[in-house]
Amino acid sequence: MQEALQPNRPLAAAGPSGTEPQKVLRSRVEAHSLVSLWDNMEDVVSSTTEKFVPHVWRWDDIREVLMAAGDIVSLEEADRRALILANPGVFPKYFTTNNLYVAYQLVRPGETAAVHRHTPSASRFVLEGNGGYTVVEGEKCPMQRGDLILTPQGTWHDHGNDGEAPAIWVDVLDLPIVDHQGAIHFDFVYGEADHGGGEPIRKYSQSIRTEIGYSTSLYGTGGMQPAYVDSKRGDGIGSPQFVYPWEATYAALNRLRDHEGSPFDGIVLRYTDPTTGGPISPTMDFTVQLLRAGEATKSHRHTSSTSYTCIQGSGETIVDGQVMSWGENDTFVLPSWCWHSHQNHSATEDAILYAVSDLPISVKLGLYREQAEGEPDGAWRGRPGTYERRQ
Ligand code: 1HN
Repeated sequence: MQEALQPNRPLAAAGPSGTEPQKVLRSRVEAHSLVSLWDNMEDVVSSTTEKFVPHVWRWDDIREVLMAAGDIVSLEEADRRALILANPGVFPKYFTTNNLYVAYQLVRPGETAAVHRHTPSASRFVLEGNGGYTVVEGEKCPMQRGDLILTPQGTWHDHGNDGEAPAIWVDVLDLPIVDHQGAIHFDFVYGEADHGGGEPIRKYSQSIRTEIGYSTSLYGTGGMQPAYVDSKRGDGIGSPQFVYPWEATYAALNRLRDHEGSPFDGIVLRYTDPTTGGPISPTMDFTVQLLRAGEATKSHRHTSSTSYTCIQGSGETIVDGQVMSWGENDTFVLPSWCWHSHQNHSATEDAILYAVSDLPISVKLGLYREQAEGEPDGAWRGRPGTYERRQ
């Protein structure tokens, strides 16, 4: 009779039993900053990213501390006034998932935050305020609730608030992967020649060089792009469209609400780089999803980690059997490869989630795998319908 296949682990998982000569050998090995693979096979092939845990950060808690910081920490003292969502599994390391850094940032009325640029790519999703703005490569991008503003790798950016109310948004950056790559670089010295020309002088903020709405007028019409401009902005990495206004996002979700949608994510839309049709950043994928009243999705897992911010309504996400509930402006994270499904329990109200994941990293490296509820373990594979088909 044939032997049934055993669980998927190394054949010699337990390692050598530990004879006296083997113990002596181990100390000789370690004395030279060496580690024997035969004693540590299981550790070597298991994932250190497993330390990251699913977690919810509550809006009420964050807002209260952020507003207190507004009274205590000035933007002259702090380059940015932001609270990082530090994953409890790796605390005090300030990563939110293995590849994503997420923070909530406050700019009070009348304040400005100095210009800089850096190698990590950054994004802002606006939660509060009417007068907040970010200037990206000379384009002033007003920030209204639900707008997504990008500052791709190498783009100069500064913030301000012309309004009467605090401006608060969610920053998501690919800082951890840039850090792992030993490639974090910042540039704080920005210069511009004065109107008369001549030598550049150092500036705290950029002058405005385009009309408001420049990038959405150029790129915001699906299926069309300008044939008369160079779309390379900053380092030319990521989307040249710096603003994805909420009005367009919300209208698109509503247009599609009667479709069946994805069994795992409901009506889910990807923000795309208009010049490639792919994700708007080489490292991060941005989506927004509508879970209609009463909608409950199927469970799946995949090799990408995700940060979700609830923009409207409330619901629950079941993560590896545990219930995480979330409401408006809360952010929750799911580490890679954990089972998850979403539920909107309301009988009448929509729930909308804004999500950022590190999916493009997995796809580019050929590491993307996805498994749906009910599929056998051995069947995990790339799933058609992700953008990888088009690249
Ligand atoms: C950054 O540039 C901003 O410009 C916010 O608002 C948070 C965290 C780490 C590195 C750069 C911003 C940041 C950041």
